[in-house]
Amino acid sequence: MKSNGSSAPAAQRAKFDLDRYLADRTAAVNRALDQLLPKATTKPATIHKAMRYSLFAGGKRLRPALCLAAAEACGGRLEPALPLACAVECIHTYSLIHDDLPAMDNDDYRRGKPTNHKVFGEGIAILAGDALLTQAFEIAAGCRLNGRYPCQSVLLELTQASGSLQLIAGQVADLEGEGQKISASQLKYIHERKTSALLRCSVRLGGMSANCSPTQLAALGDFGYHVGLAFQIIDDILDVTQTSEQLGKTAGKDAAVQKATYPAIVGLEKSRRIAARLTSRAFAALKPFRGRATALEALAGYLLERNK
Ligand code: GRG
Repeated sequence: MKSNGSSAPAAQRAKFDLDRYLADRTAAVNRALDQLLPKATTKPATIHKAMRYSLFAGGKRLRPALCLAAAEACGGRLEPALPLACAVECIHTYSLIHDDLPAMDNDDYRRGKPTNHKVFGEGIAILAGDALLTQAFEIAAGCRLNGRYPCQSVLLELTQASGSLQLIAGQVADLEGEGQKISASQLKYIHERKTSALLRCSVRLGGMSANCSPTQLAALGDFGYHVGLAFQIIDDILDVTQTSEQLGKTAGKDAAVQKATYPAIVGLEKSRRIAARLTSRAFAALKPFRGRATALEALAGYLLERNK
């Protein structure tokens, strides 16, 4: 990857133990989620089982990791960032459950397991998604931040990223675009909303939990936006190049339903170059952190190079 003067030296990045970082942060997030959600036996048990089934099905926890890494880059602690990281993961999981429904992408596998509706039926899967979305706001509403960003700012950030102008707008455009000829700019519109908005929100929430400066918040937003776009392009590339076993979800689905993707529009090689360029833009956005955002940089590098 092309280096630019604004990111931490490549040697410093290379020394960063990302596997260990991800394992530690994933464990912390899983513990927190377990405490924040109603137990599987809480009445009505079916819904709590269904919520937990998808939440603990083995997701990569990238959004929580980005949230926590952003907090660290701003000198923050894990404790206030953790509930926000969990709230984002609840929203992400809800969106996956709903996306997999027969009325949407109609998928049988997710996170290496049968999808929520395959196990619990469509009605409960819809409700599990609804409940996870609501759970996210309950968790976020309990945050106690005393600095520049009161709880109201946190809630606004989450609602905007997941509402009808962002996450849902992206899904609507995605649904309506199936089988249609879509331009690169329309595709970018979908990626910005369907994928980038929640990644951007994750890092901004991490910054807010650490009472970051307005300059840092803007930089984190810029970073999250570009990482989010790169992330979706890589996701589309993996859909073409990897197996279902490797991905833990049905591979080759995009072409099967004639979904517009970067690989379909510009080809695999150009898609890889675009994703690398977007990742360089993400690195450049971290300039205000003067080398203190090593975890964020390592995560952005990993997202570009991942194979699942
Ligand atoms: C239903 C409102 C609504 C939105 C659905 C999430 C989504 C929007 C669609 C799912 C399909 C898709 C390609 C989404 C883009 C985001 C994305 C690549 C999700 C997968 O994220 P990972 O790889 O998944 O982080 P894990 O399972 O590891 O958490």
